[in-house]
Amino acid sequence: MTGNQKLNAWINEIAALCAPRSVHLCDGSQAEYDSLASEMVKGGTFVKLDGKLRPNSYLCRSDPADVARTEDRTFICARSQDEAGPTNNWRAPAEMKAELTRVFRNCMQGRTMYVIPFSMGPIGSPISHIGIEITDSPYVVANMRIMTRMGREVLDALGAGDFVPCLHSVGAPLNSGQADVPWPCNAKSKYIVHFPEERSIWSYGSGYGGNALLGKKCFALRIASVMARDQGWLAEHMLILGLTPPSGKTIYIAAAFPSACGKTNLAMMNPTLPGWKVSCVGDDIAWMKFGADGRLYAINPESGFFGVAPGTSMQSNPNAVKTLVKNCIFTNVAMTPEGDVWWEDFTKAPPQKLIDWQGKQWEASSGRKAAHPNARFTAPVNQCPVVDPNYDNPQGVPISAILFGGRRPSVIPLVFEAFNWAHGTFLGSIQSSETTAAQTGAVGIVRRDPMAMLPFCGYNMGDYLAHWLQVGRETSPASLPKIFYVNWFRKSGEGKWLWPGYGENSRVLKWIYERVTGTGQAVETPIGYLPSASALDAKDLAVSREDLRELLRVDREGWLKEIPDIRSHYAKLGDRLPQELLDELARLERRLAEKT
Ligand code: GTP
Ligand code: SPV
Ligand code: MN
Repeated sequence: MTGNQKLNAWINEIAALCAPRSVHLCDGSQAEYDSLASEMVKGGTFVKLDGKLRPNSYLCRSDPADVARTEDRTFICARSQDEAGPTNNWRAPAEMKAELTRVFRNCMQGRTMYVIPFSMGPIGSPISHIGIEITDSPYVVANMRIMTRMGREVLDALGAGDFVPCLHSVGAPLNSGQADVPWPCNAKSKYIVHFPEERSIWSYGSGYGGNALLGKKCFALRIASVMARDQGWLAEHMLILGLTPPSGKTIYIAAAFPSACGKTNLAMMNPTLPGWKVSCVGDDIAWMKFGADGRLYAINPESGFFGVAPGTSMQSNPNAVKTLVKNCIFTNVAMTPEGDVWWEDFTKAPPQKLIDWQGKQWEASSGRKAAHPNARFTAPVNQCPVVDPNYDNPQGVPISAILFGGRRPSVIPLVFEAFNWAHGTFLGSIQSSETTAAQTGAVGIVRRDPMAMLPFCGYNMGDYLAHWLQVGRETSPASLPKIFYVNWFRKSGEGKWLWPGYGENSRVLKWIYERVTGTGQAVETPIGYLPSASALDAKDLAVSREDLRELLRVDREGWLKEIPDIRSHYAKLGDRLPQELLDELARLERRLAEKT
């Protein structure tokens, strides 16, 4: 047992409820990781990859019915439905607790119950918070060891203090003598449940990603967003990067794009602009608190990347590829006969004799994908060749710019800047993107996703937007980050990308740097400030003049057509939506209608 009374009581309570075969308190050591991994290899959950090609790394194939987050089974059980708001599934907390207590009874039978102490953020940082995950999945333990600071050190830091209890079960009890399967889960019943008032999480039936690694979306976003509201800070679905010009000072930028819309890629990109450097603090989540100087300081609460594998290559994201050389877990990727990994676009042509993500022989001619579109790698942040020197700094890094963005084939320009914080909050609130394979459901449908937080906000979205406006009033305007909107995903009429993206996005970052430091040229337009014709560095850029003009054009007609959609989006957010944002919308409409 531990030195924490609340924790001991909780462990006993959950052991009594879930009836595991044994209880294991995780110390976070390499020896513990290795022994869990070799047990999983024996049980068929893990395949050890070739020790020379991919040292200390494993491949894992999930059940085909458990490959992404399930938003329709994700619940925010706030005191009242109004507090959860119209964008969240809600159930009365007492009722849900009673239902879950039935569901969790004896659910760990025949399995080991692991207790994982973890810190979101550097241990001891004033921005960090501690959680304890109880799980019956050794896959979750192994992933949590990469994704979080985990183990004995965290228990020491916790002392008698408070923590967020995170309970997880794959929901697949074993009767005596019953053989296990490689990926236990519950095909019939899934629950990803949050109790924001008591700050606890109950997750059942899925072993995949954000459903099961509870430090990530469940704690660091849904529960933390509630803590942030109450305590005056921000918990956001944002990457954090450092940007350094050839001669000059590093600034830090945070960016919110929806799932599978380019955060990992931007966070560790190699700029094509000579002399410019990007360094990576985080690729998915940012916690930002005000420092004594009135600026927002961000930490990455995670210590690993749980990144989209397909599309990751030496061309698109060399620093990710270099991060993946060892000590990684690959989920739902394909395997080569030599015992290495592969996924779509990893190399130009697929290797011969691949085994696909479902463990079957694979031929390019089959028309099937070798890797699942939401296949993921789990990799330690400190293996990234461009990890920022301040990645582990308990004080965090000061944020100078915040970017919103998403996949929009038309209308939204490559980049523009908000007039001020409130206008930037408005832009975040109307953020939109085509859906991707990161969540179950149809792909390619445009949905409005405020601040990329639609699936991750732990309370009423109207209150969340009001909180953003409030944060903007907490400090002087000059201390606030400038807000920008970017769109790497414009397409031509023929469906080709208009913008090359990836490392070329550094041209956009350069303009943002110049705007932040006061030298960047911009023109005022109805939607915000756009780079003036010569302000975006297009030297040696393989984009035609016409395409560039299109990328930086204010499509008045297109924007005017957006207005009714924005209005109905706002109507769906309910009566807690701040009037200030409706006023911003009215002003946008008026500016668009004005003759120039
Ligand atoms: P989550 O981990 O789900 O939150 O995703 P993410 O936002 O980190 O997305 P990621 O960087 O993994 O990118 C997802 C997909 O977008 C990959 O297939 C990338 O190849 C693609 N992508 C990223 N950046 C760009 C870009 O600048 N242009 C284009 N066309 N595609 C991009
Ligand atoms: C996302 O979907 O935004 C992810 C992957 O980062 S998951 O951890 O599964 O939520
Ligand atoms: Mn994400």
